[in-house]
Amino acid sequence: KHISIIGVPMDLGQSRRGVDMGPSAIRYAGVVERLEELEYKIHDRGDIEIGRPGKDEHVLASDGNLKFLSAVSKASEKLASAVDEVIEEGSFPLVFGGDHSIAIGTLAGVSKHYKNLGVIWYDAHGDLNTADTSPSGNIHGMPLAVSLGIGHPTLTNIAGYTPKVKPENIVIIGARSLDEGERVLIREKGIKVYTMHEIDRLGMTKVMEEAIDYLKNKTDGVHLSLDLDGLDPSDAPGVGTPVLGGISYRESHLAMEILEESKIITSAEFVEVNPILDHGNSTATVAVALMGSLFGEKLL
Ligand code: DIR
Ligand code: MN
Ligand code: MN
Ligand code: MN
Repeated sequence: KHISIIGVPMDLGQSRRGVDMGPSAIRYAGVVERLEELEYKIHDRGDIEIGRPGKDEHVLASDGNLKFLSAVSKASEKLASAVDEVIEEGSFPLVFGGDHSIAIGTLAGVSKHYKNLGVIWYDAHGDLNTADTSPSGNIHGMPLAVSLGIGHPTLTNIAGYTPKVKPENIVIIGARSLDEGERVLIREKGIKVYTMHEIDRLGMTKVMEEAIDYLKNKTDGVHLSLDLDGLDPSDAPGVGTPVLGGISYRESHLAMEILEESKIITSAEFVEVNPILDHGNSTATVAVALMGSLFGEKLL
């Protein structure tokens, strides 16, 4: 049982500074000790180096709505290689953000090892924007679209292939803020989404059981991409784009425990922890507690 940690101190995919300190905050919250308790061998590979962008690098795409495209692409290539290496070594890749744009690199590294990679996208948002539909130009709102092969070719072709994931292998959980273009894409591609309405109505147990049933027979690996803003801001305040009415701390633990029992998760990332916006590192602490459940922590 080996886990390899990769930190990605990336904050250029969105507008709030400080999320680049997420990997440090998560380490400070005791992740290595916590997972070692569960008899895992932990290899912390340290952080991917993120280049600081040049002065005029704000907008580099020809269509002008992809902030820091070049810096995000370079980091994604590096992250993809690191994740690829970890899987080659037979270890479980556990990636710490950084903003959610890093999922472009994570999925690029993971997906080449699976014919039918499944993705669980635990998030208040769909992250299905493109330069054409994004209200912000922030790449952290685009990684799921990019992984479907939709978006700027520099991003969709990270690690030299596209797409990384098929629409029928994706489940979004916790959605409560979607842009118009994202709604169109979800309908057009038939992407499975459990919004807060379904979570309230069915309960988290049923949602997770359905999600696992949906993915289990058609995928050969499942990546968990967990944006801390999927949780309610009262439980995870240290995020750049909080949205009221989110998944609770308890429900999130339950979700991780059900995933652990299912044994379907083959890689994971925890993103958008911003210690500058946080209250006493509570969001990183929640992230580490959820990792505890995901990797099999039991009270008795
Ligand atoms: C918004 C916010 N949909 C955007 N996205 C966020 O900028 O594209 N994703 N915060 O996690
Ligand atoms: Mn490989
Ligand atoms: Mn996100
Ligand atoms: Mn989000």
